[in-house]
Amino acid sequence: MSQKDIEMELKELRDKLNRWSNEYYVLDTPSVEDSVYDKHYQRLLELEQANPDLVTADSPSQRVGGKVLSGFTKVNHDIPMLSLGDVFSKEELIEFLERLENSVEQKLDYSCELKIDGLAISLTYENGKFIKGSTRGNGVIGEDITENLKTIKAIPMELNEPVSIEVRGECYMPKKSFVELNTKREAEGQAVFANPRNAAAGSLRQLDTKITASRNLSTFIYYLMEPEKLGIKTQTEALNKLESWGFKVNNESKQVKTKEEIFAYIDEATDQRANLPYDIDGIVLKVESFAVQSQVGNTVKVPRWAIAYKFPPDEQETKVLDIEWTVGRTGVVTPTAVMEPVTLAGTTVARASLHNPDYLREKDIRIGDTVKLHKAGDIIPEISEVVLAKRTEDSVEYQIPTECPECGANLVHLDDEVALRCINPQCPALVKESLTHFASRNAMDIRGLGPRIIEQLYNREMIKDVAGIYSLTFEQLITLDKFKEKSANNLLTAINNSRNNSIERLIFGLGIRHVGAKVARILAENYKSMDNLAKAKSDEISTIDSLGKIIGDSVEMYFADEHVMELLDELRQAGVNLEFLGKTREEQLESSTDSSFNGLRVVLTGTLDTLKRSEAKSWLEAHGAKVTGSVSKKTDLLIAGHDAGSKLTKAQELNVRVMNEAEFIQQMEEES
Ligand code: 3BA
Repeated sequence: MSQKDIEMELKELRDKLNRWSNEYYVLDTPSVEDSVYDKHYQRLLELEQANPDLVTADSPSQRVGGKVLSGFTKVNHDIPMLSLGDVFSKEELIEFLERLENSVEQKLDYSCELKIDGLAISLTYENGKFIKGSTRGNGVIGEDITENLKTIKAIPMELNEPVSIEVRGECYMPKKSFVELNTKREAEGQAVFANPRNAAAGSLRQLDTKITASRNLSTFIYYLMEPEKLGIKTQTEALNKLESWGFKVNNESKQVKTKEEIFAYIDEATDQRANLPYDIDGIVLKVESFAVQSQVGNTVKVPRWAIAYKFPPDEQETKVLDIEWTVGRTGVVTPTAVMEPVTLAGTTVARASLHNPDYLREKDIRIGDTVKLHKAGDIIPEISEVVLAKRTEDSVEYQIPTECPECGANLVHLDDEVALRCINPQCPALVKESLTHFASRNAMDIRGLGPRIIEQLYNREMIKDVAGIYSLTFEQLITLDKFKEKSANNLLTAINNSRNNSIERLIFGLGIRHVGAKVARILAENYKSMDNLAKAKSDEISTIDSLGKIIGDSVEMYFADEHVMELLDELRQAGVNLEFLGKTREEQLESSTDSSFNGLRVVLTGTLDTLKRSEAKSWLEAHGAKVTGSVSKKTDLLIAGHDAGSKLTKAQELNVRVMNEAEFIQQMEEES
């Protein structure tokens, strides 16, 4: 191939990959399968490795991070990044607007936007190319985080037009990624983030940009500097322009003219808050006209033409009744506060994780204390503080246990971990958790073998390790609580089917430290059999793309244990497949969801009679649908209960397919 041909192929690959990535991360409308993307990406890497001088700044290969920075340099914001004034009620909001409209002696149009709870960032482009990105800092001086921002796929490296502009917006972590990140950190004994905003902040300010790349951050851009230079006259026009250049712009913003419309927007946002995939802490109102914005100007710190309406904090006081300690699969012992039940953001809450002993000590939470409870990132119940004024005289500091609540072994801190661990491999809690993990959906997927059944099987000494699952008999199962002939047979069938799983499920199911489902698949694809994997040395494993020394060491150490080798032999004798069967996890997932809802974007609205909304939502998600909060032109289906309001009207306007509850239930029954 000539140099020219290579250059051309590379350009084509970059253009394609960037377009697909933009569809996925910016527009939320993927057009190709992951596998297609991966194939093209591999080809790009191959060509770039052979021709390093042909790697360009806008190549998707430059998004993976890898630069390790020595610090962050300061950046001056030539035009300061202001903050937003805020109000906490509709009355205060009206006061603000009336004062504003009086000062210009006219009624004004506004742009209503959701107030994303993230971090303000500033992005600079020269001739359409991304050259610099920074944090807000104190508004005048921020920090250069260009290398970190390059790893965020929602930020375009090259715009659709060669403009030289500076834009500002919010960088955030989606709720789902936040929950996943914290779950992983808690299991690994690391400190958890209090909310998605802190998680985003912690992820952005990483000197190792690979960490930023792994955190799944996104952005919404809402501000274009010096719009008059481009002849842009209103905020809505600016948002449209930003979108057309390739930025991710939040599409819930709305142009309004009256107080009623503003209130309706606030009510809708309050209503939909819990359903949005990202955290918001209020709404932002901005004067539409840039001419009027300039006319009223700014105070020292805040614009006079914009205001944030902040949601009232949803916080409740309740009493701590107990602090429970549970042992997880990896041996981490986690404290949970058990409280008198209260209602928060629509659900009853009685428990909140206290994460680790440090956290508990720092907040000095004691049994009997009155505490303030809220939902972090709108989802996870969390104690914000102890109400010291209500602490009783006889209150005593809570004593952190030194022994495992399940087996009595001494608890330890490994390395510098904040977590307490039980390291007794025979600890019943640990064994039961590993059994549950082994049977779980992404591992061996043995339906019907959940924690409650495992508890009974273990307590009655019917199983002591995962190999034991395969010698369970019908006679044993039928003795379990609520087990009848049918349930016993179903479970036996599920166990039997799991013998034929490809080994990535087994590798994940064994619960090797640092080996999640994704890593398990990579190991399976590379080693093809358990025997090969068991012989692999850390040095070799570490060289595999996207694996490293930590994983390599952990795998080598795991298989060095003779008990593990005995376990593998038992599994082999039980007829469990120990080979890679060539099906990737994606393929398995795809073939397991042939539902007619697979891949659809669905919105639920109105009152459902038979189903709970949360049940409908989980069923839809389990069948491959994406359930979103609001109707847009991207929505595929609206499921409308009775008294459906504006969403139904909007769906009809946009020609979106609508289903009523009866039709939906019928479809569910057909597919279940
Ligand atoms: N719009 C935050 N500031 C915002 C441009 C102004 C502004 C925000 C906003 C000042 C959001 C203060 C930090 C800052 C850029 C300064 C929004 C949001 N508009 N939608 C009016 O969603 N959090 N924050 N950001 N310049």
